[in-house]
Amino acid sequence: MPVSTAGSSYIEKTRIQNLFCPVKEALPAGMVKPLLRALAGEAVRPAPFWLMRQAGRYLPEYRKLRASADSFLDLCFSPTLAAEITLQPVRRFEPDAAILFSDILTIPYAMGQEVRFVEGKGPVLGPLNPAALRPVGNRLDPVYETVSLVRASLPGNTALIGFAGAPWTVAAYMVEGGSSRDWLQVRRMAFGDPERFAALIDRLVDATIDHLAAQAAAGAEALQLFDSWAGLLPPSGVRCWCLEPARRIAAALRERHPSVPLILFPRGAGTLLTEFAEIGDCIGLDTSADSGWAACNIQNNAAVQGNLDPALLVVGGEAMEQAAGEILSALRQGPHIFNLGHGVLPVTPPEHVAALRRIVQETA
Ligand code: 1CP
Repeated sequence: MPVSTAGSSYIEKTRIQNLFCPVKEALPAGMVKPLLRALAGEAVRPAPFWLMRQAGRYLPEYRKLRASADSFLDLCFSPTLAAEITLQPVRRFEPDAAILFSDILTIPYAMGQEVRFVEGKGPVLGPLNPAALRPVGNRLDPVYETVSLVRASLPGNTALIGFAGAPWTVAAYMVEGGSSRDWLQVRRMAFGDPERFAALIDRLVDATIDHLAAQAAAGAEALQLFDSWAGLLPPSGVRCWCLEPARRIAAALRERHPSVPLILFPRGAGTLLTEFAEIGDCIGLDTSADSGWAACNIQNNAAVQGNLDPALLVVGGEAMEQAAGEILSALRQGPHIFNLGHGVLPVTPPEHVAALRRIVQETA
């Protein structure tokens, strides 16, 4: 057993003993992992590969563990189980990165807002009372324990990515109380009561900096900021509520962990991605972004990550192969990390992921 399970329950330990097993040998000393080379600006070929939501419901082994846990948040706060889930797709597909299994809503939870995940519905949050929000304290420590467990058991050429939700996207869930059809409440607050909204964003900026820095300290080698709902805002709103917070987060992290690169994923930001590329080491393209445009407008400033439509991964076969080939070819002159334009969908056949991994591996 390659990791310490100090602090875990006996039942969890015995369950985990059957689950942990390292996948590949370490890289020779001095060789930098392919994902980190791409994040440093190198046009690495074959392109490094990982997928957003690569752990999760499309994997039978995840569903099995999920069924044995009382709640989704229990999984997120159980270091041995969360580490195991992080490693599941690594064993199957040998991607170039593992992404920590956790959720962006652990921050509001740690700040004292009620957060539950309801089967078939997604996240449900209690009423937001900004005055009652408390400092995060040590409530996210189990997440950092997960990071160090994963780091200790990863194969040598696989990098570990930590993450957080961007303040705008996390605030959206906090204000709406969950997912929403029109996200009107959060926009109403941002446009109608900008001072009160700015105070919430400021608190989230500080908590996000601490959360990402602690993941880096525990062993995360790259960090991703998910701004899944940036596209709800007009350009001035994106600059105010997404770009400026990202700038503050990037500056603080550069000071605390200068060697840990930052990937920004402001979904739906369109041509404003060029402004995000001034801040981040890498820009995650969503499905709608044109890879040819990104080659001309982003790769000169930052690495690019993305952006196969997750529905093409569900379809598989020639349609997937052709679309993946077009993305690889458009971005091949500069630093590119192959990924989806959003997360893996629960209905995705795992064998399509294996096929996609092979396609990317074989495209030099
Ligand atoms: O088993 C289950 O029912 C829970 C499904 C699930 C999973 C597997 C949720 C609930 N979160 C996660 C893990 C998760 N979430 C990861 C793990 C690492 C990975 O494999 O990628 C990450 C990075 C996230 C990030 C996350 N959570 C985002 C940003 C990325 C995105 O998808 O846009 C968002 C918006 C969330 C909120 C959330 N958590 C879970 C759900 C179903 C949602 C989305 C709800 C919605 O659509 O509004």
